[in-house]
Amino acid sequence: MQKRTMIQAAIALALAGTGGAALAQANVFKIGLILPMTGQQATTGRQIEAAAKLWMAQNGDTVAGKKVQLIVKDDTSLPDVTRRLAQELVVNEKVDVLAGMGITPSALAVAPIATQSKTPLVVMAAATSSITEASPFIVRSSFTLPQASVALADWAPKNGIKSVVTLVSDYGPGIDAEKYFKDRFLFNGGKVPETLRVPLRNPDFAPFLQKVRDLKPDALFVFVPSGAGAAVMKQFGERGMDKAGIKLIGTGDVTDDDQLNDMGDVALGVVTSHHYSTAHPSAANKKFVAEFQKANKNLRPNFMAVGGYDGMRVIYEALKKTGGKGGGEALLGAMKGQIFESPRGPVFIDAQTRDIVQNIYLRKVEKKDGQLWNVEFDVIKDVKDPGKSK
Ligand code: VNL
Repeated sequence: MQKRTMIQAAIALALAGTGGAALAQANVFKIGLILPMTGQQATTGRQIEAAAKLWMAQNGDTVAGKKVQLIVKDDTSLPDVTRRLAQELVVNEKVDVLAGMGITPSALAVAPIATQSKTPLVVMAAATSSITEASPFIVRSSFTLPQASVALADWAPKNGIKSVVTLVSDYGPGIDAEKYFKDRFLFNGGKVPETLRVPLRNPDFAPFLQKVRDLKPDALFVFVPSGAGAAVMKQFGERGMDKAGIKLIGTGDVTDDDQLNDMGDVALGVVTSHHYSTAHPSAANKKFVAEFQKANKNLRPNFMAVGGYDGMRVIYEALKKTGGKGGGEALLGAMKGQIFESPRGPVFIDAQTRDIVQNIYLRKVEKKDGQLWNVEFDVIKDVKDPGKSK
């Protein structure tokens, strides 16, 4: 009798050896987070990874009975690498969700993989309007450049700015920013004597700024990706553009909170439009900023961090809603239409476009307690991506 029990126990144990592994796999929910952790866009990777980890520290790693596993991969912001990593994550790791995407070319490279494998892809950074149209499995938690640019084109002519030269990084988001700023500014009676485009990789702003100085518009409108703003600001100051009476305006990417505090007084008074400022005065944001800084040696969370944090919320909520059963299509369905309060303000994921609808704020750089902040002074509520009305 005792012997039989022991054999039964041994068999049970052996079965558990195989079945247990499958069970453990079934009880894990994998998020493949692909980010630029090194190279030119490394600050974006660092911000989003920190935010995703903060979300998990605050909300636990067990959701609807599943153990959430975050797998972070560095694509060095090269789209061929992003594509290869996404393939490996889907085929070998069998991730439930893909996420991250520091720049537009990375998101576009992964879109076909999301479609073919029916894996939801949560775009947390990249911001060209058309990205969500590249796959029905893409959901975006960042923003779009048309969304951010139009507000500034309405603000500028009402504030003494009649002529603007645009200067943008020469790829998707820059071209969106240029087009949507320019069209709206012209519609509002403004003049755009020149549109300038600077390469994404290793840009030298000097010759472009010299040209702007010669053209002497009322303002220079700038879009450069997160991480590149400090270089623009420095050269703008060195060339005495501000002293020559040319104002700097742009989307909030140029006064990126990751770098703003080190930009110096040349940044004072710069007006930008964007969806997030570290200085956003809500209780939810104050809590977010305090806990982010505590966990990251006082690093300020920027708009990339908020895209990552909210992207994690969208994934967690979808997992909850589907009761842990998973399946790409069910998860995607549960991501659509989510409404919540982000540190940036109220947002929702438009079920039709899978893009985020959010407030766009006008902000001015001010010094408070010896530090530089993007201080919000106006808001346009519930802005949909204007790029989707084509
Ligand atoms: C993009 C757009 C990247 C805005 C950014 O920073 C940014 C993009 C890395 O779509 O590539 O601030």
